Amino acid sequence: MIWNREFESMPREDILQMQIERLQSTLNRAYKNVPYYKKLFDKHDIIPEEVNSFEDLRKIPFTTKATLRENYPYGMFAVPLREVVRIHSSSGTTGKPTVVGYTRNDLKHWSELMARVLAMAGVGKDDTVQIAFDYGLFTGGFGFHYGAELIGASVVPTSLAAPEKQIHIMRDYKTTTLVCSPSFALSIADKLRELAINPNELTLRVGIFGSEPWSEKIRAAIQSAFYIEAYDTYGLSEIMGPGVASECEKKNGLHLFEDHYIPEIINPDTGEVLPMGETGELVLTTITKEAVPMIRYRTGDITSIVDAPCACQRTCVRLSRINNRTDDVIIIHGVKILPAQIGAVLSMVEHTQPHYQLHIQREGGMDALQIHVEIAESVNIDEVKTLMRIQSDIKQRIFAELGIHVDVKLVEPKTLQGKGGKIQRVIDKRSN
Ligand code: DLL
Repeated sequence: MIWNREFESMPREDILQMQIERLQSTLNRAYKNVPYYKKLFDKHDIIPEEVNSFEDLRKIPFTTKATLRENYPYGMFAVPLREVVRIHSSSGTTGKPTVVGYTRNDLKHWSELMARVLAMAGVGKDDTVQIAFDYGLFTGGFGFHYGAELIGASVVPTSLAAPEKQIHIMRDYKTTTLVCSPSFALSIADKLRELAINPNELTLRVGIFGSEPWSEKIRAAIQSAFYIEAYDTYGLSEIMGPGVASECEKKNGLHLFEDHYIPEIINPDTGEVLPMGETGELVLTTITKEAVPMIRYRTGDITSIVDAPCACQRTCVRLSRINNRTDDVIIIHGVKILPAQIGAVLSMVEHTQPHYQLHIQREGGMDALQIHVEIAESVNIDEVKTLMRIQSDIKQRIFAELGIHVDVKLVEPKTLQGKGGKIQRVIDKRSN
């Protein structure tokens, strides 16, 4: 099912022409309204009207997460707040979260893109769509919500209700479509088995999953647990939220909505733009966003792009599955954190050394993070009360700062260093 045939199946030369036209107006608006971009363009002699090709675009320096942080909260906005009708922020809190805003037009585009995502998975107005992404500052819940309403589906906004509740609702309300992170889908699948509910008792037929890396193995596990077709969907708050790229029924790459974004793949070390088909870091430029236009934003996600025609008749390019990042962001149940953020929290805790190691595994379908922390030499390892106090202090602080529940294991000094005194910071035992 193609939601917007005109734009999704446009001849490639028309897409490319439209991208350049929309790019120019985006650059113009950014230059006039965002002091950061004005300074940047002036410094590099970029004149928006003279950017007439993709080669010209390549002369503009990248925008990074650091740029956004430096301009926190509203410095990258290209419209006054009075024109902003919604604000979200990134789920990870690297010191300062990234704040993103939407004008009324941006929300209209977002809903349209989410309608395309749902239609690509064969979801239509006769479906009942259960949205089990967080509704809040995270873009997942609200993003899907408005798209599902636009296609006329019946929307059940369960947000992050516990797996058992999700199951009761999907059974009683006759949900046909489940939307959530793949790891949450696995937790729901585990509960289904625990409750000995036969998937045939449910009316589910489709699932759309994203916001974290997953694999064909996880796809197979989800499909066989619920008897559904599972689709991959990709996006990031800085660019839009969900609604950047998504799988069609061919499940052969994620179609990127090129009437709204220009993609490039670069070598993450040199910044050089790579030819079609090569693997590197995805860089995106928004070409319709009004509130917060992003020019050459480095996503940190490693993928490749192909422009070969797809049997579904959509003409926009496809991204390969996203499994790696250029930074060491770890994603625990959809929440993005950098190991250094954990380090920063630990440095506030008394009686610990600045040595820690993160152990991630999947327990009963749920991502679980255990932090091994070296205690200070001065602490008596046999003093159970002190150890328990340190442990609970760490857990509470991490929850307060990063919003995740962790397990903490205290270890003796100098036990985490491996050969050469180096600590392997992350040990990820989740098999993708
Ligand atoms: O995760 C937006 C989203 C919501 C996408 C719901 C899909 C569904 P952020 O919290 O800003 O936004 O995180 C964006 O998550 O740069 C990727 O590293 C990762 N990511 C998102 N989707 C996928 C996916 C949302 N399908 C970051 N596969 C991105 C792999 C994904 N990684």
